[in-house]
This record gives sequence, structure tokens and C-alpha cells, in this order.
Amino acid sequence: VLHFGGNVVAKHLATALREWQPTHYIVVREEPMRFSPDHNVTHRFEASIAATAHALHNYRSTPLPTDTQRLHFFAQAAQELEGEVVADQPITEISAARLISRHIGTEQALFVSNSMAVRDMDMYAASLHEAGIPTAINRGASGIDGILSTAAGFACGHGKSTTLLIGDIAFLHDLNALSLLGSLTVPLQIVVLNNNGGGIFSFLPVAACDDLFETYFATPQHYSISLAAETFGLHYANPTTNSEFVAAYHQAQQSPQSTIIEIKSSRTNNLQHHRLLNARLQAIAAKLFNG
Ligand SMILES: Cc1ncc(C[n+]2csc(CCOP(=O)(O)OP(=O)(O)O)c2C)c(N)n1
Repeated sequence: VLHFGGNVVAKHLATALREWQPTHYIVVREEPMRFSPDHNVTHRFEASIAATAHALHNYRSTPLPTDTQRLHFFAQAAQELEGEVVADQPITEISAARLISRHIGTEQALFVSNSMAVRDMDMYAASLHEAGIPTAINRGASGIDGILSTAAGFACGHGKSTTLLIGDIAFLHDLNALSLLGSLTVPLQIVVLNNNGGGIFSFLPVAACDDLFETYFATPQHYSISLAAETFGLHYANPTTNSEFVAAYHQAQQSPQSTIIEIKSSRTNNLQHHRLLNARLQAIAAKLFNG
């Protein structure tokens, strides 16, 4: 493995490298600082990235996937993902991310919360907007704090109507920020993925610890999102299918006031859904790239 530069933010690569345990993991960086977060780098070169890449040009002994293979992969993966957004099917955490990416306006901005929201947008969004959409996330003090406030500031700074995709725990964590929205000059469309707890933890081994998982990791809160919307004088919608979601989202986009769109979900179904879809995407990749 030849690695140019520093850390890759998404953790998939680091996870894969831990699993693959490459015999040679060579890192090329332009600075002398040590870089081997998983202690698996075997060779380190302090060198110009451009000059190294140039010097290595044409030295590959195995062919790279061709552009055609790559295009086939993206086309087939997109087809698989389009199956997730069929109009009368139930809205899910995955389809919400994809539908927002398809229906967000070119004049809008996007804010994505930790924890599954940013991953779902990263994995399942359709990239339709050639000029891009101003998009931000907030790592915050430790992750899910202050997301509503930051999204409000981001919207205000850009002067753009902004869509926020957020989980219920992050939403509740910054609930008082809803009082800001009445005085914003631009509206937010807050799409709350309400799986009654931290959905991300179902993906971790700790989910098997039945005695402590719900209380200390999932932390379901049972609060009413619709009553929160009412308390702060915000529009509210609760679509149950993909087409209902698109209709509610379009209505929210046209409104000068902020709207909360709640999507009720289940952590168990969400886990299963991700596993099945990702297995199908991996099968497409395996077929195309491994012969
Ligand atoms: C301030 C803060 N407290 C706790 C955590 C640990 N944490 C990471 S993800 C998460 C749950 C987030 O739940 P939710 O916002 O509903 O999103 P989901 O996991 O369902 O996508 C928690 C508590 C954190 N990152 N930041």
C-alpha cells in the first residue's frame, strides 16, 4: 500500500488496512513527523508528494481498475440506491439522506450531524449538483453537542435556507437552540432521524452486551419531537413514505419559516437495512473489480 499524505478522515480505509495487514505499507509525506496511527506503517519517506508520484509513474505491475469499470460500479451502485427511494416505500434513514441529496436546492446549504447522519450522507447521497452545495459538519467539543446552534449559525453566515440532517439524541442535546430559529433570517429544514437513541452504537460490538446496552449506550429518551416543535412555534411534519417525505421537504423548502421533519425509525431495522444494502453494494464491487 502506498499512502500519500496524512490521515484520511473517514475511518473505512484505516479499518481495511488493519484487516489487510499489508506486508508493505509505505507512507510518503512532506514533513518529518511520525505518522502510523495503527503502528502498521512499514516504510516512511519524507519527500515531495508530486515528485514521488511522478517518479513512480508507470511502475505499477498490476493494472488499476479502468475508468469503465469504475463508471460501471457507480452506475450499478446508483441503481441499487435508487431502489431505496421508491415513492410508496417506507421512508428510512438511508432513503432520507439520499432524497435530501436529490431534492436540496442549488441555492441552499446542507449541515449534517454526527453520528449516522454524516455517514449516511457520505455513503448514499446522489451527487447531482455540479456546482456543489455548501456543506458542513461540526465535530464540536466531543461530537453531538451544539449541532442545532452551529447549523443555525452556518445558515445565517451563508444567508441560505439550510437543511440539517440530525439524529434524535443530538437534536435533544441542543434543544434550547430551537428558540433561535424564530429570529433567523433564513429557514432551516431540520430532518430528525428518530430511532429513539444513538443508532450508531448498534453497529458496535457493545450492542451484544444486553445488560448495559440500552441504558448506557443507546440511551433512548422517549421525548416528543412534535411537542418540541409546537413549544418553539415551528412547523412539523411526520412523513412515513418516501413520497410523503419529498412532499413535506418541498413544502418546508418553500416556507420562510423553519420546519422540523421527523422520521420515525427503529435502531434494529436500521442496522439490518445498512448491513443488507452494504452487502449488495460490496457484491457489485466484488463482481466488477475481482472478476
Ligand atoms: C457531547 C457528546 N456526548 C456524547 C457523545 C457520544 N456519542 C456519539 S454518537 C452518540 C449518539 C448520537 O445519537 P443520535 O444523535 O440520535 O444519532 P444516531 O447515532 O442515531 O445517528 C453519542 C451519545 C458525543 N459524541 N458527544
